[in-house]
Amino acid sequence: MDKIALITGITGQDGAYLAEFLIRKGYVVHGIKRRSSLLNTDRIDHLYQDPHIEKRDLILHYGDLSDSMNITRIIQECRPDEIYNLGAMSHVKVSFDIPEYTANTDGIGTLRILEAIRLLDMKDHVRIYQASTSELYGLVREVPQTENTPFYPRSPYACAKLYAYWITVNYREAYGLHASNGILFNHESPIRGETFVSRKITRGLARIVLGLQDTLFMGNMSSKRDWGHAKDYIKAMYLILQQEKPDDYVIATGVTTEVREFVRKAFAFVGIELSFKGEKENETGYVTSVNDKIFIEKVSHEHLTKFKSRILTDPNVIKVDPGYYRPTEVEILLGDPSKANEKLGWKPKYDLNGLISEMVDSDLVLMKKENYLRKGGYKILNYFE
Ligand code: NAP
Ligand code: G4F
Repeated sequence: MDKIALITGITGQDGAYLAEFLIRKGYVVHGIKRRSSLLNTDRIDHLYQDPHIEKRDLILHYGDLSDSMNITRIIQECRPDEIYNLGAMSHVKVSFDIPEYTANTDGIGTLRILEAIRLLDMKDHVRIYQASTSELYGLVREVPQTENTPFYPRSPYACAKLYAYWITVNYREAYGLHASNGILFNHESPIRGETFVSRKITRGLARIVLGLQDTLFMGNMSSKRDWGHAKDYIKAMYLILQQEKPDDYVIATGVTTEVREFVRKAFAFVGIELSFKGEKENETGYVTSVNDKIFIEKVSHEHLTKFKSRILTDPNVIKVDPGYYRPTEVEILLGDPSKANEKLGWKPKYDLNGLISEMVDSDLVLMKKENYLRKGGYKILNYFE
């Protein structure tokens, strides 16, 4: 019999990579998709099968983590061996705007899954992965952070995830569920949501060099993150559920980098050297030199000429908009993945340079397509955020 996995958040970054990974391993994957006014299956389009095919390895169900009946019915119908709870309102800044919704989805949503398993008497049949987060460490108590570092959440998102973390531990201890937390540090990819900082930078850069945008407005560039590649991190999720005993694991690279340095590295991949001057909201990132060969190779000769004339009038391509600041910030995250290294045998394949170069290349392709459409007289979207 094929193993059955249920993924909440299958239309998100991690859900899409995990679904692909599990299907390759021979799983039948069920996913929960929210109803939306536009189709929202771009990230899993390559895996999507015609619902009229009888034997499919990807089956989608309409659902929502705020609806316990719906969650319970889906679990009852598909009887999964493994549940990966990845569904969440996952944007930290947005959680300050919609705190109650975030608590309901990210906190109580986890409880709904755990209770459904108890109610359906499936505790000996199913293993649960809870998408916990390094945001739990917030105002960090120590550097680097391990499984034993105390939590100090700094946003409604992190507070909701704190509840989800502990309710997962509680159901494991109280009822013997095979339920584990992966405390994942930031992980990115070419399919990362456009408003997270990594993707915002690589998209903004691609638009700037192609003349689709003049300036990239940033928030706090002094914060530091331990960034990895989502493709590496979804493997850790799988490994966590293959362990005989449930447990909690930090998944991180062990390297931390300033947002400002991420920006600098991304621009360097297309041959643009940036320097920064000024403080806080008066800080700017300006072009100090352009390597023609790299720029032409990555972008084009035509755009090199245009970009050079643009920087003669205004070399400041990065500016700060305090509107992107958070009421409470997480200044530094750095994970110690020793336990995952030893117990799961997990090690990331990507380093930060590999991640950034893949993201930059991918967004250049995307924006070249946009530019082509624009030149042909077709409408393109701005996606201001
Ligand atoms: P993502 O791209 O934002 O995807 C989130 C997914 O959750 C989407 O499929 C979204 O559906 C779904 N969702 C949102 N609200 C829902 C609701 N009420 N009911 C059901 N589904 C809902 O996030 P990600 O980066 O893949 O992250 C996956 C999980 O890991 C999240 O729980 C996140 O909090 C956590 N995490 C992420 C990171 C990271 O660096 N990426 C690090 C640590 C933990 P729509 O497509 O319809 O919006
Ligand atoms: O990319 P971010 O929005 O990610 P953040 O807040 O670290 O959260 C992500 O990682 C968590 C794991 O630690 C996940 F749990 C969570 O779901 C999400 O995936 O911001 C990273 C840093 C922050 O310090 C932010 O203030 O970048 C800073 N930043 C500076 N300018 C910006 C911007 N962040 C965004 N989104 N947009 C900016 O313009």
